[in-house]
Amino acid sequence: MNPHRRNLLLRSAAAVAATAVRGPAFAIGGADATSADVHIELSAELDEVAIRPGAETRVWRYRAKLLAGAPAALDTSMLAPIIRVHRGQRVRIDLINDLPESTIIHWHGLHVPEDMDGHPRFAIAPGERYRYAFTVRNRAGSYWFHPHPHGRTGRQVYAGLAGLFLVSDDDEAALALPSGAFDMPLVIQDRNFDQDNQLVYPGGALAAAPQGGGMMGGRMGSMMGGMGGMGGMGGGMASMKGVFGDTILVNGVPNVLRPVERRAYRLRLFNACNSRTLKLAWSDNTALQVIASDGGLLDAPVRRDYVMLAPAERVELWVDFSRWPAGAGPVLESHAFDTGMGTGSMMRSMMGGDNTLANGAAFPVCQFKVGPAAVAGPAMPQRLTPMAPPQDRLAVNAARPKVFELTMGMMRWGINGLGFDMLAASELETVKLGTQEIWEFRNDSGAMMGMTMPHSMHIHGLQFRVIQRSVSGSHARGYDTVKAGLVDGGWKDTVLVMPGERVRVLLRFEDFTGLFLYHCHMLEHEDIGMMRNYRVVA
Ligand SMILES: [Cu+2]
Repeated sequence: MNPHRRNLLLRSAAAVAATAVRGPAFAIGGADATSADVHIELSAELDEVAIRPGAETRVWRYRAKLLAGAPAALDTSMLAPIIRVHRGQRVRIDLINDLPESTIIHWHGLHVPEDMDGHPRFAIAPGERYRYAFTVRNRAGSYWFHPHPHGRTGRQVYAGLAGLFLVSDDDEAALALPSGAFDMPLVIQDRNFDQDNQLVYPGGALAAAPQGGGMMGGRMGSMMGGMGGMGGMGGGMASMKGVFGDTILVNGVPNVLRPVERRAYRLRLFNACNSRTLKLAWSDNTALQVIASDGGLLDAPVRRDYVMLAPAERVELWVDFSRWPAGAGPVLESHAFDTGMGTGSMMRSMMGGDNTLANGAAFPVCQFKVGPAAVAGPAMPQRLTPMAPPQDRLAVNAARPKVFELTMGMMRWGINGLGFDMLAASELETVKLGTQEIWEFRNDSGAMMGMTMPHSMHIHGLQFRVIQRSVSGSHARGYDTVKAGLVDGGWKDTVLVMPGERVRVLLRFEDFTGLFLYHCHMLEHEDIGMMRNYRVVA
């Protein structure tokens, strides 16, 4: 079918008054419309949900509908839809934009062609559709999806747009890990609410129904204002530091008390906060058994007293709740750590003064309540999935890693002094298909303005390995508050880069040429331009 005709058909199928239909009709030429294993429609739309006692909260959310495939492929019991697929499956997902502004979806962590990756150049206007069609090539793991329009990602995620994309495969199945109700995703987010239970975000009300002058014409829940237009000191500060909420939500719910049976669970932890880094630990200092990172299962479980989780990172834990007595209530907490901002500086008071729960502060995340009787469950496997060590000597630039300085200038974050440019990739940012490269992220800047902070560097389109970390002496003490919680042994798509730290990662560019993003996943940093393209050439 020619692309023009297909688009006409898609448009006539849309209930909305689409002004155009976008999306890669070209990409499904080979995988014909009838051949997808899973077909899901995701409508990004306005809604109101009960989050706190009292008034409902206006949110933006993905409403998901399974159009084809096994019922287990879609779970809509949470605010965020959960898509469950098996490696090798062909998925088709239709995004319908029923928001009052442009949007696009990025499949975080998935290895997909450039036009399936949700680059902001593919953002669709209100009323439009985008069809995703790709084969799931990733290993089993806890991936997720969220909006990625340029300059609006922080706001859209904050409003509630996110979902999980959980991949299974045969290697994972052979391990017989806890499944069903014992395989528990926990999506951690922080939000600020006003007295009417509405979300507060710099620049004004988020989720008001379009009325009068559109969404910006709604109630002003502004704490600082100006961020939308990037004007004004307040908006600039919000963009510089990120947005931190004082209410912690787990799967969209505050103050969770989660009943569990006295047996083994697989907990999938997602840091879906806009900018907050977490330092996760059990309240009674029980060690964490980590079995997976961003890109799936580790070689073998590793033990940590706490685990650092930067924005967009994931870990999976093996938790045996039978270690606690019946009726006990272990609490998953985030512990205090040093963000490198220093204390008492004017910058710190300016940047921390507007919220009660600063980045690096301690708080409870989720309380569990252990059931009465021990229940038989599986024992933790000693080996998970075999993983070859990173072959960094095979990198084409093994002798001279590419350097990416995380920089700040003119109240904007950047990378090597550059902001985002929609279609540009420099020579440094051009890589050859089929090669491996070493990239080094350096978080040395910002000190001039007292603006040192952790960043969370995400690379689209692939999974990488962390091969080396070093930290400058002046930041060693702060680093001591996080270093025992890093989990670098597995596949990663996002990596915490602490103040004064240099992190080397090994990337392999496979299968797809094209233009992909890399950026800080503190979404306010990303939106202000701490994002660049890299281009894979044949
Ligand atoms: Cu950042």
